[in-house]
Amino acid sequence: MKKILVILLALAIVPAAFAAGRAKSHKTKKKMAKTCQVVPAKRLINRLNKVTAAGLIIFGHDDDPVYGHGWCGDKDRSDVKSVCGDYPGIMNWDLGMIEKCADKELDGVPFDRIRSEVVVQDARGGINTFSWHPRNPVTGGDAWDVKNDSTVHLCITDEAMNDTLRTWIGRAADFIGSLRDAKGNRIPVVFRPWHEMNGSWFWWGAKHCSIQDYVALWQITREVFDKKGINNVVWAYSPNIVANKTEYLATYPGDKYVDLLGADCYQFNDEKGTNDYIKNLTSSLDAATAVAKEHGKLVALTETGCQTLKVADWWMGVLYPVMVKYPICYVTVWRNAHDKNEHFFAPYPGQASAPSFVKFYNDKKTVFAREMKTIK
Ligand code: BMA
Repeated sequence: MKKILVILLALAIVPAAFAAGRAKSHKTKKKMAKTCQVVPAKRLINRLNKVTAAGLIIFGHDDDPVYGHGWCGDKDRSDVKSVCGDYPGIMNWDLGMIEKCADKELDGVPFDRIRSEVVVQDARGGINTFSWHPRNPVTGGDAWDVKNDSTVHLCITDEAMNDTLRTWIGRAADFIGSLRDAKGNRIPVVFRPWHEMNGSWFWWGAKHCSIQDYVALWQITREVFDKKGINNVVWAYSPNIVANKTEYLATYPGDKYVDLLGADCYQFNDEKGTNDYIKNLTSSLDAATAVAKEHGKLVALTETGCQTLKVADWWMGVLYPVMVKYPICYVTVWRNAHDKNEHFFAPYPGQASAPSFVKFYNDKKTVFAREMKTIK
């Protein structure tokens, strides 16, 4: 209830902010209204701005309803829901293998199932985000194949490789463009390509790609999507841990390519890693939010987590006190693998951090699926 009041308050503030612009001609206002109506991406940007204005933070989980700790492919199931009674407000999906026209993404989830879950999540008022771990177009290996340091350079400069890159991006664009609700309207999503570029574990990472080539990669990506008229994408840029704004902006493609500034930051080494995590999360969110303010962008904690959640109070004791200091609109934790016992980032029933997670769920600042309906 409290949260609903905050949202109503924010909704009351937003029109007030627009009141200053009343002098605007009728024509301009009509055009603005039309734009909001027809461009799904703009609708999602407005919605995420409302979340920030209300001081709320949406909780997200990767691959949430398609598998979890010890189960796979069930219907209407989610580890998050099993623990707190509600689905996450955000679901992340990965497009890895779409570039190869595969039926399933890299972790085995059928793309058709992703499409239907995206529709269901949208219908329940939730939001969908996409990451992409595409294979290495030069070596034929996976996203983590960094044997060839010129992969990105070749994709930019070699005609045949450039064609392949554009074809692959085109397949990602076609899938995202094909996400439609029951009325046939495109479902807006956040897309976060070429992430964690300041690390060197992906073929587009820092040691394997010049800044110039990295920016060109973004420009080509936008060009392919834009040429296809894909209008349901909110574009997210998300480096891994940074120390400051300069590091954050080192590979920034530019304001016209990006809508949302993300940060990826994980806790390692269980309890022993808590201090480092807090330090890294703080410097990364300091940088991301400062840049977001200067550039007029949204900001989010696009990937985080503490694998295996042995720190029982992690949700309320570690993550929460840091995240609430920042105007982030969402926080997403990574997947609960069904086939790797130690690889999970959200609790499941009986897991040590489940009570802390329930407190996190009940907190007035966090938003899960049910409450998303109140944020239009
Ligand atoms: C990584 C791990 C991998 C997975 C990849 C893409 O962080 O979870 O097992 O294949 O993300 O989802």
